[in-house]
Amino acid sequence: MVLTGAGISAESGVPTFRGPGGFWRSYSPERLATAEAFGQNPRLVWEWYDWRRSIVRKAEPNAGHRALVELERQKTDEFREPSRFTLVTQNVDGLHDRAGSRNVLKLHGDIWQVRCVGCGAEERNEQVPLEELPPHCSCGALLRPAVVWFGEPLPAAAWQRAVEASEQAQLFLVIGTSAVVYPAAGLAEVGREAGARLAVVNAEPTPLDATADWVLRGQAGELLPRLL
Ligand code: BJW
Ligand code: ZN
Repeated sequence: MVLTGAGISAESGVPTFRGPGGFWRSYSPERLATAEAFGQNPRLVWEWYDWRRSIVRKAEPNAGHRALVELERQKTDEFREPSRFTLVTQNVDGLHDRAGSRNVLKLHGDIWQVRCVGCGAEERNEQVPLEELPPHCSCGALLRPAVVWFGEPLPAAAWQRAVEASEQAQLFLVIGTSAVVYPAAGLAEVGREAGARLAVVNAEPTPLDATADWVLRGQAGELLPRLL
């Protein structure tokens, strides 16, 4: 079981949320990634996403993403069952898919999907930069990014599969996440309580370090190929 966060994409040039250089303009993610912020200033929130979409568009998967593709391949060969390896990401950038990972469970949505706040229609939108800020649906209502903001539930099916994989895991790798956002960070605790060994691969300390079996401090793009 592998849980990734923004840190795994940092070496691809995608900004993280917290820590040095993590804030966009002077806004913390807790102030931007909410339905309230969107309700008050949809243009500001869309400017943040438009900026991030332009970065993600140009970004390429890095050695960390590629090491997880290789790990999936090895574990699938070893057990002859794809379900024995699960990759769960909090990232919305799609870089795991682009690297070649097969079964990526996206807990916080996808930056290229948009959803109408009026009629609920969801569609793919890859326009960079967006022509209209904020963009509107053909029904006239506002479109929002189809991502999970604070106070919103995670996609039920992906969450259920992530919990099951955590409960069954022998080894739980947590990579490139500050592990402060729940319920995603809680998966590592679910895994540990069910008997998994826990390894944290992160540039900075995290709250999970205290209970981890291994803490590997450094860049994921360097450490993961070596770990493999
Ligand atoms: C490297 C590196 C390199 C850098 N190599 N490492 C109080 C206590 C507990 C929980 C709560 C609470 N009050 C409220 C809550 C709940 C809340 C929450 O967790 N809040 C806390 C912040 C306090 N959670 C929610 O609201 C969630 N929903 C929920 O609980 O719903 C309940 C519900 C049920 C039923 C009905 C209704 C509701 C939803 C959380 C959604 C989070 N959304 C965001 C935005 C997603 C869309 C987008 O991308 O725009 O998700 S916020 C942002 O944080 C994003 C990320 O996925 C998430 C996690 O961030 P991540 O990935 O960990 O990044 P960073 O920047 O924090 O860390 C990067 C790390 O990498 C750093 O440590 C670096 O050192 C490291 N690093 N380079 C290795 N090269
Ligand atoms: Zn609509």
